[in-house]
Amino acid sequence: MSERVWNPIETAPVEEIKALQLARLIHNVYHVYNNVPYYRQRMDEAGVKPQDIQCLADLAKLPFTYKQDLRDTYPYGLFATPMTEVVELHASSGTTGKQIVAGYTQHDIDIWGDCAARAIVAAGGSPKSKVHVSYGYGLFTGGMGLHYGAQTLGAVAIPVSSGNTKRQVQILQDFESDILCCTPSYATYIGETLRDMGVKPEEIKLSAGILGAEPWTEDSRRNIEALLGIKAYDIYGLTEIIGPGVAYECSQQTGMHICEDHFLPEIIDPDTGEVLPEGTPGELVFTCITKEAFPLLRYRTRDIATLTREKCGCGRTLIKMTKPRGRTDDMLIIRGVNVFPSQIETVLFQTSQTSPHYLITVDRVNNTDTLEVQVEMTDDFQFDAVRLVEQKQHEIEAALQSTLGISPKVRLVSPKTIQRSEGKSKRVIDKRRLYE
Ligand code: DLL
Repeated sequence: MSERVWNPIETAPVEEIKALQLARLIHNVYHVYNNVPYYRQRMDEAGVKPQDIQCLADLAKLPFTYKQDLRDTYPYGLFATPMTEVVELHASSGTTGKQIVAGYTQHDIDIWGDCAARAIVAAGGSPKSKVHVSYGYGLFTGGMGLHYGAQTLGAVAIPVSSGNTKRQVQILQDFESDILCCTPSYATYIGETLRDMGVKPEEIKLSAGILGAEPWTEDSRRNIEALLGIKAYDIYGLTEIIGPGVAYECSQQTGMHICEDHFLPEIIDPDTGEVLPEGTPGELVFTCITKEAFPLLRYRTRDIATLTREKCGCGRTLIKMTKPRGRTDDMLIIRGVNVFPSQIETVLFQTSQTSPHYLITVDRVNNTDTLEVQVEMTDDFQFDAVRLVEQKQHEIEAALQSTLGISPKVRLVSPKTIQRSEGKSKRVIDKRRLYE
């Protein structure tokens, strides 16, 4: 028996989904080829024309798109519509500090709202729901994505954004929200604040959480469920594709259904680029088949996951992906914020009396991510002048905070104390064990 779904495509026969995918893929490959000179050049170089795409397997003929392509064409070089048709921009951090920028037409926003509405309905939401959105609003896609989802569904969107946690609890109590949307780490923090304030889970109306933007474990899920008295659902997405709602979890809590009527997934071998069969873990690649403004073809997400078409107990037929099991690059996700070690290095290079030797330690203390950066100072730095040490620490903390968007703890260490590497340098110690 099927549970309630938002869009009938979620339970359509697989053959119907595939037919729709093919028609949309063909259409969008022409759209991209005709409107994005960068893609036309790449496809010409690869010797593939839009008319060569005749079946879904022909997707493999198209060249991949990498994050580097987005940086090379920053900010608007991969847009496929004139700016006059773009109604919204979002962005996320890149390795060099340069953001990657995604644009949306009104039609793209409508697709986004529809995908996010599917996630809310899968979490038990309905037009009667009050959806408390504590993802950040701004260039990050978390806030607006779930906001559009709630409104598309005809539910109430409560745009609380993140921060001021006691106030979040007050709003949960007063506004009687039934669905909470935020990162799993923030859900934990809200749950602990609730407990510290002496509010019992039964005293709030929450029934579900739609939590994502960062890796989290099953243990963390059970902890959040107990703290808030809810069922916690995973949601996946990335700025480059649409934001939250690329995939979402159903009642079975065994992986996320991909909105494959909009985003074609493939799993590839990250080293050879070869397409891998269903059930094999590899790098997740997406092709946008309905988006107008920023329709990426075969985008390499760097996320490691597995796809499965096994029948799902919820009745949905959309293909499922496992929780991402790691990344093929060095991107860290700390409190939901994407951080590249190279961003930290850039800040240190701009700070006097620091050496290029540093060690990043990420941990999870009381369910909140912590970031510590040990920085090795140069010989001329006076460690015996306490005021100078504190000043320098604060200077680096402020510079890192402004570059990364999260606040780290900086510890200055004496010259030559950070271990030198004889091979690949290990600059990150991640104690969180998120992918095990
Ligand atoms: O994190 C979009 C989002 C917002 C998803 C709110 C879910 C909820 P970015 O900031 O571009 O976009 O980061 C994308 O975050 O490639 C994954 O590595 C990671 N990620 C996102 N969702 C999950 C998840 C948003 N559920 C990157 N589990 C992706 C594990 C996730 N990792």
